[in-house]
Amino acid sequence: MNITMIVPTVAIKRNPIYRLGGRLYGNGNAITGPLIMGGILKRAGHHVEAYQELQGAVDYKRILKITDVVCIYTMTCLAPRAYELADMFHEKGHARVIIGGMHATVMPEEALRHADQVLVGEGEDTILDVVEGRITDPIVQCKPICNLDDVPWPDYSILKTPVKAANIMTSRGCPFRCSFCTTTRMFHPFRKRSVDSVIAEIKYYHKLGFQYMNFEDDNFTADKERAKEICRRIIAENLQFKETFFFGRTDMADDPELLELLSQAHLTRVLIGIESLNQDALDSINKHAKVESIQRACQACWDHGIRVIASLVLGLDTDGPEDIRRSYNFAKDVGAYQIQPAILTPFPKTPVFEEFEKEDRMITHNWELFDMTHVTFQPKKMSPWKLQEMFFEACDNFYDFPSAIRIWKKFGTEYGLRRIYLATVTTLGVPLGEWAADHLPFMSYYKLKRTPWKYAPAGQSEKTADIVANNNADIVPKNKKEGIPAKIGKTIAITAGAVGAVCGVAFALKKGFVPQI
Ligand code: B12
Ligand code: SF4
Repeated sequence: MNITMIVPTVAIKRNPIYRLGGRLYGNGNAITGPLIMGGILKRAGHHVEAYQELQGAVDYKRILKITDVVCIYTMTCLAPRAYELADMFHEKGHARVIIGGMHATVMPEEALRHADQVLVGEGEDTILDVVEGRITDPIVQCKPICNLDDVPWPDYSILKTPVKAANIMTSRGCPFRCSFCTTTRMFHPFRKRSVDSVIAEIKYYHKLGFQYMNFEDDNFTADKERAKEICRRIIAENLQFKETFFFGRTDMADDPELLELLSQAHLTRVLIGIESLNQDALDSINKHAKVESIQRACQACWDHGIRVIASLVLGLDTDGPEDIRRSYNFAKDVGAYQIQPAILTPFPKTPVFEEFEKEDRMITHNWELFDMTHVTFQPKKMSPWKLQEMFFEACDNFYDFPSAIRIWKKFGTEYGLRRIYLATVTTLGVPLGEWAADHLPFMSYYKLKRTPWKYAPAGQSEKTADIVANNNADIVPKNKKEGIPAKIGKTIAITAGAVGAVCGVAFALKKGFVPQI
């Protein structure tokens, strides 16, 4: 059979300009589930092709003609596109449609409206029987894999869209249970692979010629001794990549030996979930972290030459605009290399979602907006639009030119240049986003700006978020008070410089001057 695996993406990210920007931002990598399952199907004798819409255009004319079974992956924000593709295959092709992944796992009935079969959970043990017709239930409940060492490695030979970095999962799940987290609910219980099996997979990626690798475990340092052992083996067997990314936690800083090994094994880019600097906020999401440990962790990473991506959750009930400002300023002060301001997103079936539904706080169920960059609920301490603005503000203020120079001095020209690119993009993007909110009725921002705020001070509940924000002028920072004409003027003024900077970085990348991250 001809089988096509698709990881969809939203319309804006299928745009070639967006893809180019993405390449300048970092290395394209692949989600591993579809590549693992595609490999299983290929070894069973089927012809398999896998596509990630995020990384390259897909020739659907051809694919529609040849495909007998299409397997479509879903995250929540990708579900509408997944359904659109499923409907297209039903209407214009002859393929059987199977849908799986994070979103289909929590919303199988919804996915089944567009698919012939839906797989709930981890699909490795089931996919072949489903594709070959031995399992015919419309909704198939898959059992979690017991021994992760038995799972075959992702098969990159089936991937037809570009990829620069190999992804490796050395564990599934996480021992913690933050209330907004979806992965711990999808991958449960927490399971680990043996160090030998991890090292063997790393060797395989070296053989394939990858220069970059990411540990995509939800929490690579959850078991510190195991993380150390993996690093020791990487160092001893000379298996370092140019750079390896991983997800860590602040408690890494309590172990200097671990930090030293991470640095020597070239695990020099880490995403740390700082979430908030408000201890009440950390406690409210069961983060099991102390504010002081966040500070220590960032300093320790800086000292060991490990670049931190500071992940912040914006919009927790305990946090107002000032708390968010404190968090992003903190990230800048401790020298974080990047910021990932994630707007609190109540993914379906998480405790946060159930709670907000009960309290009638959800303002949209358009899944496309559930990507952690759009406000989808009524925050308590600010209007929905104010929270969206805080997202823009965090990006704009964090990626400024002085901090890019500091990064340049510490981590060298390559990363300094990349930060200048990010500063340019955010300086341009923020006024554009705000302009869209004022002028483009078809944009989600436009609608959001006019969404009344349920928690507005007494007497204002019928007014729009704009009016509330204006009445709360004291919480609007000075640089945000400029009018729309000034913002447009600023945008035009910096465009010329921006185009020059982007072209400069693109040129440097092409010449191999800037390493891919
Ligand atoms: C690697 C990764 C990425 C990579 C690659 C993804 C890509 N190319 O599209 C990058 C960095 C590009 C990325 C981007 C994004 N990501 Co991401 N990503 C991950 C991460 C860390 C690992 C994925 C992975 O490899 N998992 C391990 C494998 C084993 O699991 P799996 O792929 O899900 O596959 C299993 C099952 O899902 C199932 N299955 C999978 N596919 C299919 C298909 C069929 C047909 C069937 C039957 C079964 C099935 O069986 C598989 C094997 O067990 C996950 C976290 C996680 N732990 O999953 C977040 C995660 C999936 N990402 C997330 C998000 C929000 C995003 C972004 C929207 C972020 C943003 N604002 O831009 C974007 C969207 C990208 C896009 N395509 O448009 C969220 C999704 C939350 C949700 N419930 O929707 C996650 C869960 C992280 C989180 N914060 O909680 N991501
Ligand atoms: S620490 Fe990270 S992966 Fe673990 S439960 Fe919390 S958010 Fe999820």
